[in-house]
Amino acid sequence: MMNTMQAGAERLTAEEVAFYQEHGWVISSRTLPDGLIEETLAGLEEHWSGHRDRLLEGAGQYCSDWMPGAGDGTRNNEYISLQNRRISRLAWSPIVGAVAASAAGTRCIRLFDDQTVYKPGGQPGAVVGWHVDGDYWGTCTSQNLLTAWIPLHDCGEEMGPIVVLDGSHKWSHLLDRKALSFHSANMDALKGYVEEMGFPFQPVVMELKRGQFSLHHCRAVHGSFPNRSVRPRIALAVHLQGDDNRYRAAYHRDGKPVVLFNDRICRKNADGNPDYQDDTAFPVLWREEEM
Ligand SMILES: O=C(O)CCC(=O)C(=O)O
Ligand SMILES: [Fe+2]
Repeated sequence: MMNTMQAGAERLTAEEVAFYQEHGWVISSRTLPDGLIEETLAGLEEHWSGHRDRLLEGAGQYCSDWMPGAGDGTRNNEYISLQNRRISRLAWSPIVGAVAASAAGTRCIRLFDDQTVYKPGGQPGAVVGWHVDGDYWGTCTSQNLLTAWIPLHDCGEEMGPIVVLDGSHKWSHLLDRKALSFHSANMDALKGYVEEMGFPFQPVVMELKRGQFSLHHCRAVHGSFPNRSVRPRIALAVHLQGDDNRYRAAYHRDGKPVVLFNDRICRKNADGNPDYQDDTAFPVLWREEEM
């Protein structure tokens, strides 16, 4: 599926683009229709009741797929837009695509992967540890990927929205990777370490209204604190790539190859490598119209 629209129709202003490039994050001035948010909430309930519009072999085994009975704490469902049609309407929204394309400076934006992150209220351990999305994408040639973070309700500070370290996309590669992890519950240790390294520790809390979304650069350090409210905090994170991104072989410290779930679900190119431009695994959200 491809969405095209008038070039410029839903894009960021030049000032907003410059802001994104300087800070590594931006709050979109374009907002999302309420119907798409409603559909996503309904899609999530559908998914948790066992419904699948499309079966993704290996989901739950090779990527997170929280299901009822899996216990307390943060609920994480990855690659959910490929499994649920309702959720794909928001995750593959051309508004998100056009805004992301203008931030990243690309003529096309495709899905890379996505995830819902649900943090129950009143669970002090339910955090998302400081991390850099791009660290999980060692097989990508591009360092220009980005993430749209879309809360499915008004999300004030007390609900634990995403927090991005201002400007960190410029220096995160210099940090010791042991200081970072999506699954680490220790949110306090990083500050001293970042300051010792000589960088400013400036957390920016993305307090957003329903319909708003933020973008962050794939090298920006971010995480989220516990949800102190009594309601669940639910967000859809949509990880996005431009048309320039290609697969390259990458290896873990122990020498084992990095295999993303993406690599399992997409077609192979002529060299036998995962094809990150496969329309089925990586649908196009937005492409600039040819003149
Ligand atoms: O929803 C969260 O708290 C974290 C989301 C995240 O890590 C991301 O959007 O990349
Ligand atoms: Fe992230």
